[in-house]
Amino acid sequence: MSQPSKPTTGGFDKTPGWLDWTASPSQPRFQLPAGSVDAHCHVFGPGDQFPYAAERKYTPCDASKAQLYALRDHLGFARNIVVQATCHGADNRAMVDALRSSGGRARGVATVKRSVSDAELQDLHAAGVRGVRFNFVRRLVDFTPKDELLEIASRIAPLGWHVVIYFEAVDLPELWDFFTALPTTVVVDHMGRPDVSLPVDGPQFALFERFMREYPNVWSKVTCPERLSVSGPKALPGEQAAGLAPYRDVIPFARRLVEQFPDRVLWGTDWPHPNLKDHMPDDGQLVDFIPHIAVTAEAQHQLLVSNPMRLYWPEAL
Ligand code: 0GY
Repeated sequence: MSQPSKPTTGGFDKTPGWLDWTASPSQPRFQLPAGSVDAHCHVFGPGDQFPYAAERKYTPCDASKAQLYALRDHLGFARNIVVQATCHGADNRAMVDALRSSGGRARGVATVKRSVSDAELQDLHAAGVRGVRFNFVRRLVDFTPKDELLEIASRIAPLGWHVVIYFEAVDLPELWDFFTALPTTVVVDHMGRPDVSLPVDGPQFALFERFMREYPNVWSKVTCPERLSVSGPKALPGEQAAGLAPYRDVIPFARRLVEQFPDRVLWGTDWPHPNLKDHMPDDGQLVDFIPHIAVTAEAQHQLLVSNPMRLYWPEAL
């Protein structure tokens, strides 16, 4: 495989302290099931071709479609779901260009405004977009009013699209009524970002489990151990031999969701890993995390193949 080449910036100044994605990820030991989907990843620019949005809260290094697809092949994925990143605002051109260049092997999640026309929505659909993302993480976006989001949700519902929501666990109580009013399938990014230093049986994660239990239209990405972990990427001395994984503090949370909701979980790399402060993960090591959270071949197949195919390529089933 051709390794992804080194990141560029397209003439933009990166956010100070920005960590670039790993240019030479390891070969995972875990062999992905045939047809696996990386259901959460992004493209950034390149900035000289697809400039970053004026309203962005960070300026990344470039992460092109060619680099994303080289990573896909290196890790052994068959398909990608390219999620619009906030650094591109509601300008979906880089994401759409990636979909159109994928030979039908990528679908996408867009960011749109209330002003989007029906013709634009149809064009996005033709390119392979199957969802919109609503973001409630304050460091990433200025919030869009909820009435505007509900209007967007009602317009994309007839297309068979879903809504992806991104929020922090502490904000779930306040957002509950809005989320539970959404008329579509709802996909939560990164398990609703639990504080994994709290007990998995504690009230914070119990509320998230209740959200999924009571609302069968809610799915979750069991993604981003590298973002949620306090214990970090290294197994402590002696732990690796005992079979304990990097990011081990995230395992009980992700495994709990995979076991309780096996037909409503998705997995993705989150490449190119925006806004990480402490370390940049090795994407091969992230793939090796999967068997710690989906421990049977059946659970792995649901997580990596049948669930994402049902959501993004239903016509192929
Ligand atoms: C992620 C997480 C983050 C960023 C974005 O679109 C984005 O900018 O999603 C984050 O900083 O937590 O899913 O990539």
